[in-house]
Amino acid sequence: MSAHTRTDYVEDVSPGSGALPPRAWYASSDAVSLPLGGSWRFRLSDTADAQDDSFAAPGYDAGDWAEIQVPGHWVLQGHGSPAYTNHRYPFPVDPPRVPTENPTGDHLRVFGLPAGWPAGGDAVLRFDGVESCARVWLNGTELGEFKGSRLPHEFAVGALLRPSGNVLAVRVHQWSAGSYLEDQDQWWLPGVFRDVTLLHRPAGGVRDFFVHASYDHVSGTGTLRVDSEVAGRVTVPDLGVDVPTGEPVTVPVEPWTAETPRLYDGVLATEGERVPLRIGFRTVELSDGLIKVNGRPVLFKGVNRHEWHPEKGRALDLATMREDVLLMKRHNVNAVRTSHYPPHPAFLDLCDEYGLWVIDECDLETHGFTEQGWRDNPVDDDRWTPALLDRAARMVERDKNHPSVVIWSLGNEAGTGRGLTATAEWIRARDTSRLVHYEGDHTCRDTDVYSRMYASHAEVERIGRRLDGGPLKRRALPFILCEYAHAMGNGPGGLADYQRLFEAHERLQGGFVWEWIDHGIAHPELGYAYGGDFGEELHDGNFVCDGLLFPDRRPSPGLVEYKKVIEPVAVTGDGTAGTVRVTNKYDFADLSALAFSWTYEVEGEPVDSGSLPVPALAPGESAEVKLPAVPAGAPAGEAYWTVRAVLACETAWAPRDHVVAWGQLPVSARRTPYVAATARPAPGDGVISLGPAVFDARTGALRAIGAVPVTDLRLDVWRAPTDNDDGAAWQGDPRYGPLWRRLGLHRMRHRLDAVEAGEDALTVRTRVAPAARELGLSTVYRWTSDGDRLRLTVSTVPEGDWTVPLPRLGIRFGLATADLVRWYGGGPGEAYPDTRTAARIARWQSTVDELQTPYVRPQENGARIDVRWAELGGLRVEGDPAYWFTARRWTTEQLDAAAHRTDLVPGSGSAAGVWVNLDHGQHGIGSQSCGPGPLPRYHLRAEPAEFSFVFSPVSAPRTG
Ligand code: IPT
Repeated sequence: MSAHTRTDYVEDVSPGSGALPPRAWYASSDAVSLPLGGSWRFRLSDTADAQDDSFAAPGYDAGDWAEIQVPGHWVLQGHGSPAYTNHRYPFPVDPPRVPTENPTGDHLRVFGLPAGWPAGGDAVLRFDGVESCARVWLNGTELGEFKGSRLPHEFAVGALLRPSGNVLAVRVHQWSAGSYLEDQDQWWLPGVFRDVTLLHRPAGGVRDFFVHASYDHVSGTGTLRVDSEVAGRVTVPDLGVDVPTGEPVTVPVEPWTAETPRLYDGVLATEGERVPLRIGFRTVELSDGLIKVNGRPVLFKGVNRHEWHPEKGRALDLATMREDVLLMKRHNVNAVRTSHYPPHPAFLDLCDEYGLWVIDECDLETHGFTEQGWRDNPVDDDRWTPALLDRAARMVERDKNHPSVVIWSLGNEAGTGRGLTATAEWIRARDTSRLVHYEGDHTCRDTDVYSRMYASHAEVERIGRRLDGGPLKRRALPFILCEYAHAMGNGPGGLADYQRLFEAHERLQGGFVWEWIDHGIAHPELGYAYGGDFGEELHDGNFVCDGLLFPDRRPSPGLVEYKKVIEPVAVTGDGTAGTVRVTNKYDFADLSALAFSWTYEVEGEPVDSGSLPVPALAPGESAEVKLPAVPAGAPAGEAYWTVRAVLACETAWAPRDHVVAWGQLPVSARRTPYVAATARPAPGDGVISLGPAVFDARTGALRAIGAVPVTDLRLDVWRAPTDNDDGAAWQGDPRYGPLWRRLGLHRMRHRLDAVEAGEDALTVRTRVAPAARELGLSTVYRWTSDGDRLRLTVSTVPEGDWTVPLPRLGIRFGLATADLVRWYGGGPGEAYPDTRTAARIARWQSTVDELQTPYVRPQENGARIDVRWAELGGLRVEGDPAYWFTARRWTTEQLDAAAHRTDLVPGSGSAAGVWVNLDHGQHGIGSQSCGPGPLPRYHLRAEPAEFSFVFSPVSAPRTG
């Protein structure tokens, strides 16, 4: 080996050289293999050519190098830093050239062959994923180099192996020509981030094979044919199948669907190897303008999944992948788009096993070219076509044997061009058993599905009604939203409204929420870091935290809402009718796996419960099911029937009794609280007493209710803008967060006009308005009491030209301290006008700390909806009407100013320990951080309003 350094391949548009042709991936066979993960020697250089090749030679002493974990990203292991951009390339755009500053990681691993490693045969070295470009040597011999970060590459190495002291050297460059094709919205994370494995290849072993397993729903039979590069036999004991490869066999089978993921274990045996098969019979087709599986249209209730772990980045272990699948299944998700690259191959095994429809997406995105009007887009430049075809082939060949994969996606946000057409043609020629997807070309010239992202409800409805026109080809295609409901921060709002459209129009075959998990990076000082936290000169902030899961995989309220919105059983009706309507919304399964129960609740407390016999309705069927008689002796009060559908037996993905769906049927309405105004305001020494309350005589400010001191009770219209309030910069107005701030709603002044102690009321008149504006809210607080309880009625009338909705409308006040909170109303989680489907009316208990939703970038959160009464800190507050309840250990201003959760310090810099907001209204949430804002019906218009609260002292709630 010479001391020279070759770097020409780094900026070469070709996919690489030396690797074997792609083939089907399988996890295990009876051939031996050696995982090469673990601790490797590592050296980082700041340019591609800083070091010569001598490190790859046997005998090289790397004793003073650092150590690194493989699989892993070096920037998450103390070498260099991660960087986040959405679509802008973090380097000058001059394809295929990359910067001279090109972090380059040399990786070294010495290994021996385990005892029993067969003497004969060949061996293959497999890399499942390396970002972005690697050059590989074994025992000093160069094997080749490759690009295509999330795709497998194999090298034949048999002739080079020795029993011990094998030296595997891998040079990885952060930037390469391939980086131009990998401009996905995510962290840039170089490294050997997926498994490296040495596979023994026995003589006569299996090479590539293609399992064709279709299902004929008319005859109930499956046809199996396994094409194999190396001939052999295929056996499926449960089906009595034993046929040569290449020969079709038709037998009665149970089909595979995401709802009923029936897999048959089989074996592909060649002369030298036995590979286990997991066969799912299913047929995907486009028919009558619809995506059908096994003859029936499907409705995707999907998510976009990036691979993410807050410490490991995209180096996921099997347990994390399984956790994702279990969380999806438990939240009624039935589909995944592997945005925007093929996932670790084991993830697809899990999708086969547990049942999820998969859109498998190619590792291709050239989004940054949008900045220059797509000029020089590699996707429309023939020089890059071989690289595009290589990527498509590596995905399709690797993943073609998964029944869960029903659609291939050409990539994401890559504009349009001949290269895409070429890959679509290649895929269609190779695999006729699946459909082709690509969102970036709205003419649909290369695709089987009309796909869009972030379209508004109105547009989706037009498409559903086939009023959208467009190119002829497109008009005949089914529609999906491959991305919608941007789950950044608090939200997404409007899910239920989309779902109603999907269910109403057959052309609309569902959507995939953007996205599954926040890509926050665990950080010692910041909690979770996002763009900019590593000093990037160019970054897109917390746009990388837009998932339904928090970085630690705790479900956000958005996921809880989504679960409710997409539940596969609808439970509806009027609680006084004596029946409940149950509808099976599955596409394939009947309801036999579910058990139904009822509970009769009065004032949020269960009075009686029992099981509800529901027939095993077929998909799409409904039934009116008789409810029992109202339990004898049930107390008077607001009553509900709550009906639940739970798993009748344990499944692979959840225990028995796991709640799949529920509904509440109101029986009788709530009685609103009444307080007779019998007490008289009594002036004292600088104070006015009224019933249990004491006020400041000069300002009319409430000081205490009973023994509970109250600070700063006043009208409040401000909330710490959510990511969706702020909207994305490119969205244009109206983006309400910035508008509210421009108006000064975050710094309202309260002018005292009058304090009037009357016969039966204390009336405080004010005007609430921001500096520099003529608009304001004339606000009157009217206090009355019956001696024990205190009633506040707030009347507010907007003055001036209010064209903007209000963030919120209610009161806020401080309490010295509060911990436990009990309430009767919506819960258990937060809810806003357009994110309220999952709020169930019941009695709930929590603590002030647990009421907080830990959005990575702090913002408005934690409101409980429809609260009839709440108790905290020695006070009980009843609402007339029911209200939104929020309590936190910091002010809204502090919440607004915080950039990370660690900026929120309880009680710092404010007079009270706990701040409480009682809201009459909240503005909707929407999805404007990347999509449409809240629908007009969820706007909180500035209008005259009147609302009341009844306060009374109570002993602080205790647990139990
Ligand atoms: C869309 C991207 O496909 C996705 O990767 C992500 O960036 C998402 O937006 C926002 O989080 S593209 C956008 C221009 C709609």
